[in-house]
Amino acid sequence: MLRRLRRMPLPRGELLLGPRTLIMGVINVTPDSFSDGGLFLEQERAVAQGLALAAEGADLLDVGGESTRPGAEPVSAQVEQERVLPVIEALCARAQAVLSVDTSKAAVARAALAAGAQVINDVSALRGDPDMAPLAAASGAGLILMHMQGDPRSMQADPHYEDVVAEVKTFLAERAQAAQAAGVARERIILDPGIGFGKTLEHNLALIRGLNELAELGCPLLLGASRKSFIGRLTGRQAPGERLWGSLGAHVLGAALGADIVRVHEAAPYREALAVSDAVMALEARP
Ligand code: HH2
Repeated sequence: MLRRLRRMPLPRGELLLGPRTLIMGVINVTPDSFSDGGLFLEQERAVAQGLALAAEGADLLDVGGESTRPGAEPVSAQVEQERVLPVIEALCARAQAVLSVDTSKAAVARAALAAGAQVINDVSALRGDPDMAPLAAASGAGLILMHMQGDPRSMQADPHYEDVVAEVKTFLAERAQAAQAAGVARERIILDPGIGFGKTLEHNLALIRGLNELAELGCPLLLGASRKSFIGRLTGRQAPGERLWGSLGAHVLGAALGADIVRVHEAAPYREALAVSDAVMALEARP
């Protein structure tokens, strides 16, 4: 599927979306993230990780201070801010990448935008905090709206859908409408099926396979499958840190099927793999 070129205006610049798949590097400033909890809780290590990801070719850096893994305990806005703000400030000054903040709390997002972030990654899709939609509208930030069934504490208990692709598509269309009704420009909205958020292995596979249907919504799509447990189930890799090869398979295919941005824990392997798959997908289809 050939992705058309579009410019997403941001508070200080723009994102160029199109045939080149963008890479969003993950920085978890948390003690308990599922694949790298505790590794980057120290600010200096988190900043070093962000600089390394940007140097390897990450276009965006997504900084989060609260884990959303299944069963994770929520943290306060103050703790989240103490974790992410110094990292965002340092990376804005030093990294050649657009900073994004992974939060569902408006207070955290507001402080992160003031510190230099330009994108809000809200896994609750504006359902977590009533102040988030007006903030997103007034700030001119990019806004990622993700699908989740349930909440992180309970979402993997018994996920159920009649038709997962159709239901996720309806949900994302409705959340994009809600964002626009609150004043968020459509051109700043990115949609995400939320791989692993209230989904079984089969649901995750169906959603990757169905990305071209989600692309019909007309917004750029983000795919975040990196190191998630369904990759471990398919490859036999227990340790999340050993799931790179399987994750590459998911994202290369996802990009070919319509994902504009991949949210991943490494950058260099994706830059090279996507350089090849993007070049193939940029060819005119044979008549
Ligand atoms: N996945 C995670 C966190 N945030 N945001 C979006 N938009 N899409 C995703 O798929 C997504 C996300 C989970 O991954 P990670 O950040 O590595 O783990 P944790 O939530 O445990 O910190």
